[in-house]
Amino acid sequence: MKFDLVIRDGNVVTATEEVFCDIGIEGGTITAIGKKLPSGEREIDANGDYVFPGGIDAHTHIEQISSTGLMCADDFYTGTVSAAHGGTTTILSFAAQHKGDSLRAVLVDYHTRAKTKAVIDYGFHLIISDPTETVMKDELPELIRNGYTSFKVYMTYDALKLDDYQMLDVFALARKEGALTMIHAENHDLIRWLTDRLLAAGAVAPKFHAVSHPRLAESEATSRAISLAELVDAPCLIVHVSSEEGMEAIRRAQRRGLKVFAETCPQYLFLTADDLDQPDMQGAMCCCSPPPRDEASQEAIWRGLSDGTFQVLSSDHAPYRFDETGKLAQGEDPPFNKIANGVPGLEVRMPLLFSEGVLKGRLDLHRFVELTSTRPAQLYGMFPRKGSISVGADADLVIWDAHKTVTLGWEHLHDNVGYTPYAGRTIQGWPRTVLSRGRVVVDAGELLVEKGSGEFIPREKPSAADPLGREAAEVSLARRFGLEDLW
Ligand code: DUC
Ligand code: ZN
Ligand code: ZN
Repeated sequence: MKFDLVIRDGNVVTATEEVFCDIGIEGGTITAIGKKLPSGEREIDANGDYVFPGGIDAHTHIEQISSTGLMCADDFYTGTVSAAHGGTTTILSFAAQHKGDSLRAVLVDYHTRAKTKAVIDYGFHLIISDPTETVMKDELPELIRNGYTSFKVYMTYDALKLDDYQMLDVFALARKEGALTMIHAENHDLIRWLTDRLLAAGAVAPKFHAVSHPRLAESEATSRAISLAELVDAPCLIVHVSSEEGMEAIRRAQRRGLKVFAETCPQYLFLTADDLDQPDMQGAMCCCSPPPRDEASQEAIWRGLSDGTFQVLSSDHAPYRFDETGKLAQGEDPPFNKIANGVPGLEVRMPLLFSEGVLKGRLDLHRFVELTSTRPAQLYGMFPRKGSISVGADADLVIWDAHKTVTLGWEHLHDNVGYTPYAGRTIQGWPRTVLSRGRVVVDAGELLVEKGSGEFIPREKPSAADPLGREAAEVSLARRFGLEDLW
């Protein structure tokens, strides 16, 4: 028996182990792990470099139409090429329902977009913005059973937000069907009220975006979302947490044993609200929601990454160019509330976390792997096929050059955005060779696979979405009163 490929002499790091060994691959799958494996048709000498499970970026917006009708700058080709160059081998992107849309039709669209373009594997979270009876009773239950086992809901944005009643409906359905609900937690009316006052005072520059989205908007909505989920005993995951206040609401729930999971993103570790204060509208490039905060918040988020409050580090790559197709679609000098929200970051997600997290002693290597690959795979129903280096897993691997230094600049990246908010920052560590299902996707900065060679990954129901069996006391009371099936 000969392996198709052997990765030789790697310092193989998973979420729990670090072993110097070889990895044997057949038909895109890892079939052996050990020292001195027999030779393969092809061999790659890792030469003592780290070998990590391929990164999983569980929060990306690719070829997505926003709620204001704007198309993202990255399609499934540029988005996945960029992801692969940064060590990511699977992305989860959003299939966004807008009001009136059928979820099934939305998925057909997004599959058509991805199928002929993606170079790495991908899956979809649904965005539920219109939970009609058809959606809730017919479409969503079937789609969850067909492998779309997570969806995002918004508590803000005019065209996307659900009210608390609708959120309860969604949580109850997620509980029943075993899906995980992701929540964009910001208080809509608080933001709207502040925005109206800022605009009336003539405070329209991009920097006022950060004023209009205070931490209280995040912490209040986070607590409220958790309360709604707790009532019906539904696990939930709060996405893109930006502040210590938001994090505290999550920690309180986690300490009480609730199944509340959390994600943060590079923009909350490396940017502050001051980055929105730049001449010539350039602060628009860093406008995202929630907005970046301050240095104390960055440190708090780092602590949350190391102490386990966060399970997932995603990019929330939301690519809008600094021109009339993106950030400036509503004019050359739009007020802050008319600037498309989002920052790019899927290619730099792992390198930034490695350099500033691992090499600066804030995170150990296992936590790095957990946050960038293993926990997202587990939480979103892809483990152990993805997110692990084990026999039977897909051979999605990154050989990591821990010594390479890179000064970030968009010219060296592969997305279609035209800028990076991290330009000028020098970091250490970059992927050397990236494999997806045993195929060398990127080697020494060169793309080696065909457009459309990525595959859709249907997902299992994650056990993280299993309810605890701890509904609110009043729900148990109702059951005692004979109402067994309240929803
Ligand atoms: N906020 C979101 O909710 N989605 C995309 C980007 C952003 O800033
Ligand atoms: Zn969001
Ligand atoms: Zn997002």
